[in-house]
Amino acid sequence: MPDFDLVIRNGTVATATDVFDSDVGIRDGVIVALGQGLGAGAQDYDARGKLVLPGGIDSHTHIAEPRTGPTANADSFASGSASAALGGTTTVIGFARQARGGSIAAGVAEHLARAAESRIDYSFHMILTDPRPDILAEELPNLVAQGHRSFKIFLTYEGARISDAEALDVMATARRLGALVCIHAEHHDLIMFYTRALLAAGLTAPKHHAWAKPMVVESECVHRVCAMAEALDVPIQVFHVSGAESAEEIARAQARGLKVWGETCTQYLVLTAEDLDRPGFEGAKYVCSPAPRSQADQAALWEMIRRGVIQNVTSDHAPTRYAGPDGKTAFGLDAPFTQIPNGLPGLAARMPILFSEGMVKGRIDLPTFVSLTATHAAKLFGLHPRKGTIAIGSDADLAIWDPTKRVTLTQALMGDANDHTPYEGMAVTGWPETTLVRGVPVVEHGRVVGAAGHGRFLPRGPYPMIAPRGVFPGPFNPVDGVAV
Ligand code: DUC
Ligand code: ZN
Ligand code: ZN
Repeated sequence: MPDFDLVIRNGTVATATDVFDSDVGIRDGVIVALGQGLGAGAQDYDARGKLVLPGGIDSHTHIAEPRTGPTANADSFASGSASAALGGTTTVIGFARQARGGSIAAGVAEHLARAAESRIDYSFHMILTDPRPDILAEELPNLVAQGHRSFKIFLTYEGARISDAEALDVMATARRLGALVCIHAEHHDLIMFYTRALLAAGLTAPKHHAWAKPMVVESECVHRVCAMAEALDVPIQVFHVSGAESAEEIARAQARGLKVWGETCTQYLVLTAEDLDRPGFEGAKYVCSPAPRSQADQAALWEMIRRGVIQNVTSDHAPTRYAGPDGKTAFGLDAPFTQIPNGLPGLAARMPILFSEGMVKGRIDLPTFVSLTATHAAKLFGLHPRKGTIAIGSDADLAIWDPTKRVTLTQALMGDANDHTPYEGMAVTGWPETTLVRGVPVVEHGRVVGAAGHGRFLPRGPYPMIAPRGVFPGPFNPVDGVAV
């Protein structure tokens, strides 16, 4: 009788704190032993010369989210999760959405049904588009009790955005319930002002999308949400920090002691606004919000990562095909930028790009890579230590990584249902050859072998990292209505 179902032998294990040579013994989908020369396994995997890393956690992914049309999200959970696993990711956090005027429960039930075909594990942030008093008082407590412990609010985008007053109500409710508010921070009215002026001036090309939302649009809003979080003593996660000034706002908030965390995304580390100016209509492939910025902003983000101000890197995977009636070109090859759907695909590319641009180029070390791609997200979203690390008792979610393999990124390698990748032709060093979710191979030697439906929903209970500090800027706690 073998001691283990599977032993990964002879690899170099890396966590967010340590790098060491060790076998990994797996039983019933869980890591049960670490050490050299482990006993027999029903199966062995020889990882000599390879890194054995915690499977990635991509905590910001738009998979199979319905839109009002005519454009569509290209991925199902079957294709999106295949793509994630090809890039070494074993857990995704996606978005369930409340329809305006609709209930939260309906949005969650519909998204759980879509996610049932996921090959990897998943959890959701709840997008709140209509935080009415009855929703806050009745539905949100139920939602949190069911393990949905993070909300996303948008301060821009027609159809999704809420007012500052509503954002304060959501923050106060999250504080009471022990949930984390994640924020899309851009100044809506300013974007609209720019947009009207650009259209009136006939400046409508894809590159003008970036002109409509310069950094001040983002940095002002990041400053504002940090102030709101400070006043209500509410921890927040600022999504997709795209460059220097907004990262500096996060740094200033952290220096004041606030629980404000910043996320950036692959695209802000390797793309710039110049990509929106590619010949023809190709720039449409790079339309996302916030817009990609400059090389100086990329350098600033790497520096903020080095300083620990930015602690996780996600894909913000939001795939729209380029061609076809539901694609980025749905309104024609001369459509104004306002009609190009926002978002880039990036599930499979995230970890290889970060490994290559970060680790291989010497900007970060291996534990920092692990933290940025898995461990911090696991901690911040209440999945640790089950996910995001290699430890006794953790799920055997592993990426077995060839650190020297050189790969040129192509759409075919991404394995999603999109028809292009914004990273086409980019050369990377380092590639995940095998990805395991709870001990079961989902990708083996670069081929998707995991069944649709292997993934499980991850409910998230209370956890201390997002507890409020109990510190207010004045003598009054406005959330509970009491003096402090
Ligand atoms: N920005 C978002 O906030 N969400 C999806 C796509 C995008 O570009
Ligand atoms: Zn967003
Ligand atoms: Zn997003």
